[in-house]
Amino acid sequence: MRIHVAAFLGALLAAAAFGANASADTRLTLLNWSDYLPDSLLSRFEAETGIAVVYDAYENGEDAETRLIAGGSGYDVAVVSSEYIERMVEGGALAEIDRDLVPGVGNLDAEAVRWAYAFDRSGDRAIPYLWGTTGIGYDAQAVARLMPDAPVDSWAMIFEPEIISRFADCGVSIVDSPEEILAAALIYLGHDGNSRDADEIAAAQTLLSSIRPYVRFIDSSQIEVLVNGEACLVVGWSGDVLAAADGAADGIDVQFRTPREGAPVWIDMFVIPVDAPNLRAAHLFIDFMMRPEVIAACANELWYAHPNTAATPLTDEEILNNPAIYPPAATRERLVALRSRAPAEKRGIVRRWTLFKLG
Ligand code: N2P
Repeated sequence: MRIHVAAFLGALLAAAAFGANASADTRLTLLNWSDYLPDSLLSRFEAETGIAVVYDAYENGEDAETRLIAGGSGYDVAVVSSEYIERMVEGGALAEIDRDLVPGVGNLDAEAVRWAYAFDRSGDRAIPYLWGTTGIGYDAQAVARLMPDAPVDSWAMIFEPEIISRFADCGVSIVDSPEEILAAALIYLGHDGNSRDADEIAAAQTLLSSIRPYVRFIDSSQIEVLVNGEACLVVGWSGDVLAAADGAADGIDVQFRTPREGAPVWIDMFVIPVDAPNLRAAHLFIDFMMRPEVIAACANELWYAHPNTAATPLTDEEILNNPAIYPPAATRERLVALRSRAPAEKRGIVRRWTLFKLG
């Protein structure tokens, strides 16, 4: 948990001035994926509003879901990925967001908003932040050395034992996200990534087990292992792999590919827990994040795509023109937006994943 000390002190002083209970009004507790919102923007929000932000970072979507569904989390705002949203809405975990208090939603691309509403059928409990895909990251030199004709734009890199095994020694890492990896395996087998068919799911799980011996890490972020050369082949999120490419030492050329068979695509969204202590701050914060210069700064720094039309002119060309961030139409057609699985089905998948992780 990170607290912005200067603003926090300011908030305490303000609280003292306004009376003993004011601190809840001058603090915003945010639950978000780790490394997923630049500090400079939090400081700016704090300076503008006098509201201190406590950023509680999570590494694992299942963990965040458990906390939010249980209630009493104390969070005012959370960033949740699309595949978790429907379950949370149905579970009654999310408050209605008052759009009159978030006029900045008008900056969002209408199509992205419709897409987001496919997860939040109520249409008023989730507001888009950033989006990306789940694909293949690799160190180009290492791959060229170990397998010059490697099919880097195919899930065969991961799901063909005779291919992935070639990279076992230089390190393979897979993102710790059971539904996304299951979807990738389903897609590679020619099935719908959202398949509910028990036989298809079982086949995908068997495929996964077959590659387990070659996987060294199963972790939430691929940035570190790519940057310091502990892995040369990963399944990861577009922006994290590109951030690694940006930060990698000389001699490590990190690339990202959205596999040609198709790949998961997701949109991360702002939500307000149903029992959020500070609704006013929550709305102010979400509206702040809709500002063109704010969301453009997020995309420029985090290498993920934003769906904010007004922010496009402020977004670096390097981001807008990168097909790994904003995929071309032909790639988009093959992307699969994952839907929430029913709680019981999800539990089964997570149980199986836990065994997979243990190896
Ligand atoms: C944070 C990336 C989170 C994206 N590093 C998950 N959908």
